[in-house]
Amino acid sequence: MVGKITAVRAMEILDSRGNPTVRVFVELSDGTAVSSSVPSGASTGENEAIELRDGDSSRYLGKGVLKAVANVNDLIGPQLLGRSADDQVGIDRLMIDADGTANKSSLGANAILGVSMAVARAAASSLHVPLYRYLGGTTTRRIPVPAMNIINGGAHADNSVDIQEFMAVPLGAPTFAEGLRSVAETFHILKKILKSRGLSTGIGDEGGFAPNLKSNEDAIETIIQAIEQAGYRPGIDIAISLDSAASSFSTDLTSSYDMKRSGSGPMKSADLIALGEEWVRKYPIVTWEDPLAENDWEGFRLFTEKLGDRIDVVGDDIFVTNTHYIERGIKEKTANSVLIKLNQIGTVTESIDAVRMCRDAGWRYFISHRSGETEDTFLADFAVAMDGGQLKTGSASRSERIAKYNRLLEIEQELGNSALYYWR
Ligand code: 2PG
Ligand code: MG
Repeated sequence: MVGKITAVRAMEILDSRGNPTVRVFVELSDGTAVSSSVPSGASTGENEAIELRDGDSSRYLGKGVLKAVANVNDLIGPQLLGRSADDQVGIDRLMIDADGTANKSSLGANAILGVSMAVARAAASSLHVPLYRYLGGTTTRRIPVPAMNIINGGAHADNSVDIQEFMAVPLGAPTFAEGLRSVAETFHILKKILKSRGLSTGIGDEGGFAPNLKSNEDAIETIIQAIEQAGYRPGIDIAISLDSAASSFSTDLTSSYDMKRSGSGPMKSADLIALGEEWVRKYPIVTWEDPLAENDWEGFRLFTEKLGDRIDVVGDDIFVTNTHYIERGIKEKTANSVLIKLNQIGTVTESIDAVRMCRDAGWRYFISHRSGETEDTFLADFAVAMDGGQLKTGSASRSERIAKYNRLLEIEQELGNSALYYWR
């Protein structure tokens, strides 16, 4: 028997950028007491569910979340008392209805998601099963391949790089632990290379280095050098994944771009597609997220037409984990994969709906953190539960990122011989 909800309360805490976010505590009739904390993005899609901020400039430059906290304490919590904690779908639906808006702007996606995640964790804890098994079922046993973000640019760093994320993907490793080791070693070698070139080894929001490189290509070439010097084969042991987050350097979110930081200058969709073709030919790139801006559906489609049979073309800001946009993408062949972020849509149930839609269409999906994170490791269990095989959770630095990696190491150890780890 799963316990019934006896208390739901929230508080304001800080995320990894020092901005306020919501932590929700849930207690059950059987004594279970858990909490969960909500992440926050910087390069957000305009159709994401709304993160409710107070707008009171006397606190945290207007970024306080006391309204969202009050919504949990006064509006959501009382409606959940007495409900069984394993009624995830019912509880999520109740919150969606109570909010009543298409983008959760009334109660706030940060309020709703905090409750949704804490309820899932409470049910798992009440049943004495790990969260990944509660969410994924009894045969859940696949550990995702991490895309470790080792160079940060764009909205996540103040440097000369337009592309937001350069990731190392350990696709040739036999286990998650070995894969993690290989990309962590690459990260350390990369630091040495940057130092030897007199470049900064300071880090960006997701823990990757944020040097002023000569160009976006320089970032890729330096990573390839680091992979080799670490003793691995680029493209075989470790491949490269990119997140352009192209909305952040688009001037109209539709077809015009300006790669100002690196000095590459103004571009149209066709130029970015040509650049994509050149880089995929030259470099061991396996995954490319948001190569075009969130309203550049046609550019996205053409990019996928050209490169979709060779790499994963992943939609993040364009789909915002929302089945409404994913459905259109599947129909129009806009991409072939989706980035899944719980707080883009705002409930555990709807995130799983997005995953299900991808599976049904034969699309791949990548579970992802946000650039503003907390020490909560919910994401690691969620990624294992979704059996998607890939996870973005930052670099080999910053504890809010490492916490997720460490949780995955724990899960792999717990599963022992049953654990699966493979790229495709
Ligand atoms: C992204 C994310 C996470 P943010 O664009 O994929 O890496 O960044 O959380 O800032 O949207
Ligand atoms: Mg992205």
